[in-house]
Amino acid sequence: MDEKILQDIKDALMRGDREGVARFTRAALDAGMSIPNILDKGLISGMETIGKKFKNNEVFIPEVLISAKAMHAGMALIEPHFLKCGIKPVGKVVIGTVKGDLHDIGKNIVSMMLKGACFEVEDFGIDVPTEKFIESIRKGGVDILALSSLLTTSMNSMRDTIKALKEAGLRDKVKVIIGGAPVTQEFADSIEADCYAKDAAVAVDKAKELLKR
Ligand code: B1M
Repeated sequence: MDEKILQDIKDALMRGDREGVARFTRAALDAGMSIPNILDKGLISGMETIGKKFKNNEVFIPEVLISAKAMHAGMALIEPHFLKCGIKPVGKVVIGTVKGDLHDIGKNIVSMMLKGACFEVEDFGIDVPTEKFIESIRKGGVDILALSSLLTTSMNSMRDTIKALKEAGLRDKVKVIIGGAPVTQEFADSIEADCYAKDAAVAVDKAKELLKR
């Protein structure tokens, strides 16, 4: 039964069927299925398959975009289940997809899970100019700057952001965590990020660790 609903979510996402994704995600929630299960084995799994098809030229940008919108419909239903904190935030995170990059699905999952772990999250969205990040750190009160990149080309914007923090004399004011499909620990070390997280769950664990440093 659970496997069937997860497969239904995945199939609807791959068809770009927004209403279907919403309907099956709701059914999964109503059936009491766990959020990580719905996310990993339904929504993310569907998006990964679309990614493979895109790479093999079996689907193209319009189909990917429609599936991404369907993914958002599912995530919108899941998000309220993460937001059950109701207590003082453990820390503040500013998050965004770096300049030159329009991918936001992974970043949104990281953002949602950080909120679920009781972080206050200010999400700057996609294609965020370096100056906007710098300005927010300059204002103060931000513990962690979280940068997402899905393109090998936009990874350089992460480097630029850390360089700009140093030039502005703000590098010691904030911890920087980076992630996204092309990002590696080696790259994080090379740009002197405080840490790298391979997925959203690890990002939450590492963000908690960073608060203690
Ligand atoms: Co694009 N795209 N895309 N795309 N797209 C990729 C990334 C690509 C790998 C596809 C491919 O060729 N196989 C490829 C990049 C190649 C490269 O750079 N090496 C690519 C390309 C080339 C492009 C365009 C250039 C295509 C074109 O125009 N010719 C273009 C670029 C536009 C731009 O950004 N300037 C483009 C456009 C698009 C769409 C707009 C159509 C759409 C994005 C819609 C949206 O995000 N709202 C899109 C999509 C959906 C994808 C794929 C298919 C799926 C990405 C995704 O959402 N994955 C992707 C192929 C793939 O990844 N297999 C592809 C699901 C998501 C849950 O995973 O984002 O990896 P992910 O997030 C994970 C982890 O990475 C991590 O946690 C998340 C969850 O656990 N994580 C973090 C992410 N951020 C983190 C931050 C952290 C920590 C962890 O700390 C701060």
